[in-house]
Amino acid sequence: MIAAVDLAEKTKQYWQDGYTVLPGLFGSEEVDAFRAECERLWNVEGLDDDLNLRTEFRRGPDGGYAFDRLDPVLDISPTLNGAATGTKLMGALEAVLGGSAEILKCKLIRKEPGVKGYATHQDFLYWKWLDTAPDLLCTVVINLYPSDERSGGIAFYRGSHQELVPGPPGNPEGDCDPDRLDPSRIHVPALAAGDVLVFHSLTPHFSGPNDSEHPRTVLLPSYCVTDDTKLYQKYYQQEIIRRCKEMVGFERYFARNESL
Ligand SMILES: O=C(O)CCC(=O)C(=O)O
Repeated sequence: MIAAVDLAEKTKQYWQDGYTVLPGLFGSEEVDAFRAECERLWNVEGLDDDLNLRTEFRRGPDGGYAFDRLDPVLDISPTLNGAATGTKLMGALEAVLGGSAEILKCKLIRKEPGVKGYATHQDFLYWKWLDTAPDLLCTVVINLYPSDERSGGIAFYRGSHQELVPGPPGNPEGDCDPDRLDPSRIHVPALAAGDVLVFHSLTPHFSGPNDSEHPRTVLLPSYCVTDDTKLYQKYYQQEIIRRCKEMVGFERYFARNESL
């Protein structure tokens, strides 16, 4: 458990840098249970079906599709639900955010060796429709294996969480243009298994490929300071409709269909 004095220091750092690390929030027994749960989830039948709306894919080392994330995941995993909504994490978050939070969404990302990373973005861009102040929204990285730059750990632009940064000239409404950000602010915190990182909804972040031998696995719950206990349901109601309308994740199905 993090000492109160430490939590005050971490809170200061969160607001100053746009993120902070809560080292060892989860102990080794808890981490073992989370890892075993990920293993179970990764082998559930039908999870890698082309039309499974909760799974997403990225390009793997051979150019093929690599199963990379489960989103949503809490409804099929009481263990991970406990990690994301248990009193230990929720208590620490209340201190850091300065108010009681509710879960907004949660995904599990397992980046296998060789699998590519994520382009620079700010989570808040995807949450504008919630009509909530960015300071009330954050994402948490629950880290299940040692993670650093080599294993495709998440990189953050330190102290760059003041506003939404426009996209590149051809797409100003899109994900923020890294050319508008100061590269000297980039930092990839090295995390141990069980460490928890909290970042502000406006903190620009990205990640590289996993060049290590182990799967870089993180549970990524997002939260909002609110008294709306139905926020999670509201979010996924909207998100699932969006995926269908924009046909997110259907590429593999169409490619296979095409080749029949
Ligand atoms: O897991 C990663 O490497 C980055 C994930 C991320 O930034 C996201 O899902 O928003």
